[in-house]
Amino acid sequence: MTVFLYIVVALLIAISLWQLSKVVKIYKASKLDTEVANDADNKTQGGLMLLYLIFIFAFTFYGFYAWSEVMLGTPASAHGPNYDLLMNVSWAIIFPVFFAVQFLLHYFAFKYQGKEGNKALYYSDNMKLEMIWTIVPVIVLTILILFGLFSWNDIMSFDFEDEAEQPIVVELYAQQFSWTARYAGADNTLGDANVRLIDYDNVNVLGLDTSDKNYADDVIAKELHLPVGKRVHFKIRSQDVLHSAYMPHFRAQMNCVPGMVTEFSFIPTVTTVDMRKDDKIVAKIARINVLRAERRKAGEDLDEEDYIFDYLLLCNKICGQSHYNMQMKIVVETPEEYAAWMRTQDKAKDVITVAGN
Ligand SMILES: [Cu+2]
Repeated sequence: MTVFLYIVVALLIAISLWQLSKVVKIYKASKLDTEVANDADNKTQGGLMLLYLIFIFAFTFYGFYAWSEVMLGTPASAHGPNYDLLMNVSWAIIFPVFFAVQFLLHYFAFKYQGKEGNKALYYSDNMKLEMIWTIVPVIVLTILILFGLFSWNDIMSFDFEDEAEQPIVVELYAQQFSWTARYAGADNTLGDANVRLIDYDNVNVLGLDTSDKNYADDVIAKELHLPVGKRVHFKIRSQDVLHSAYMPHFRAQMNCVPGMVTEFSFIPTVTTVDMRKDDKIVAKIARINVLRAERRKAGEDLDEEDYIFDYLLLCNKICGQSHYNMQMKIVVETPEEYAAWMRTQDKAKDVITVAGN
C-alpha cells in the first residue's frame, strides 16, 4: 500500500513539473521573439566569463592559503628529495600556463563578445603562431617526461651487486583490510608462498610453502620495522583484490596485484624519533591534537591521550568498505634497535604448524 502511495505521489510531482515547464515556456515565448542571441545576451555571457575567471583565480589562491599546510613535508627516503624536485618543477611550469591560458580564454570571451552588425574577421592561419604553440609545448613536455623517466629509472633500478650490503628483503602482504610484513630472515630469501596454501587452522595466514626450506627463518610481523640508512626491497602480494602499498613520507607507492609479485625499494633516511622533531610534523601533529580536543569536547568518544606521529603504510586503492582504515605502522630506527626488535620476533617455522609434525 505504501509503495502504491509513493508511486501516486511521484506521478503527481511529475505531472506538476510538466505543467510548470509549459507555463515557463509560454512566459518565455511572450518575452522573446527570437532564439538568436542579441547584444544583451552577449553582454551577460561576457560578464559571466569575467566573473568565472575571478572565481577560479580566487579559489586557486584560497586553496594555497587554506590547504598548503596539509601538503607532505620532509621526505624520509634517499630518493625523496629528487621526487619532490620533479613535483615542484611540474608545478612551476603548470601554474604560469594555467594562469595565462585561463586569463586569455575568459578575458577574450568578454572583450570580443558578439555585437550587432560586427562581422568576424576571416583569418585562415598563421604559420609562425602555429609553430610557436606547437614547438614550445613539445619541448617543455619532452623535458618534463624525460625528467620523470630518469627519476623513475633512478628510483626503480639499482644494482644488487653494486650495493655495499645486500638490501633487506621484506614482503608486504595485502588483504581486505590489513597488511602483513614478512622478513626474509638470515638467508635473506623469502620462502615460496601461494594463496592456495593459506591454512588458518595451522596459522599459515600467508600461504607459505612449508616444503620450501627458505620459509623456516622468515619472520611475520604486524608492524614494519626498518633500519635507517639501509636499502629495503619490498616484494608485494595481494590475497584478494587490487590494493596499493602507499608510504607517503617515503614517496613510495606500488600496486598490489593478485596473482603477481610487484616490487619497490628505497632507503629510509630519517628515524621515527627524528621525524617527530621535524618542524612541519610538529606543527601538523599539534593541529591534529587541537582537532581531537575539539571533537572530544563535542562529545565524541576519542582517546584522552594525544596523538603522536608514526610513519604509516596505507592502502591507496579503494579496495572495499574498510579501505580507509587499511594501514600498518612503520618504525624507522637505528640498526641496533632494528636488530634488537628482530631478535624478539618469532620465526615462521615456530608459528606455523606443519602437517605431520
Ligand atoms: Cu586496500
